[in-house]
Amino acid sequence: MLHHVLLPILLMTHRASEVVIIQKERAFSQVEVTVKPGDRIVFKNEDPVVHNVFSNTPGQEFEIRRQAPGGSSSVPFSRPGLVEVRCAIHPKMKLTVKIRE
Ligand SMILES: [Cu+2]
Repeated sequence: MLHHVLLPILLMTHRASEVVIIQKERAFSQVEVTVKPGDRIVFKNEDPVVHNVFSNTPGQEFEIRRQAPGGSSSVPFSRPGLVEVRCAIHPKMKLTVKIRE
């Protein structure tokens, strides 16, 4: 009987994945990325400068804050929809995260 409870949990765990977005030369490695609800984006700073990646999209607000060169931060995305990601230090850096249904 136990597997009736565990199987859905295992399937959910299995389906979630991580997508890596790199900050390099003051730009995101992609302008748009599509993920599933529950996926995480790992933001990696491969620049020699500090970044501060954030989003003000309602329901999906976050702010990594001061991310030093070589730093890496994992952010979960849960709600289907579009999330606009920016860098507070470099206004030209833009990433659209599409969380599909
Ligand atoms: Cu930046």
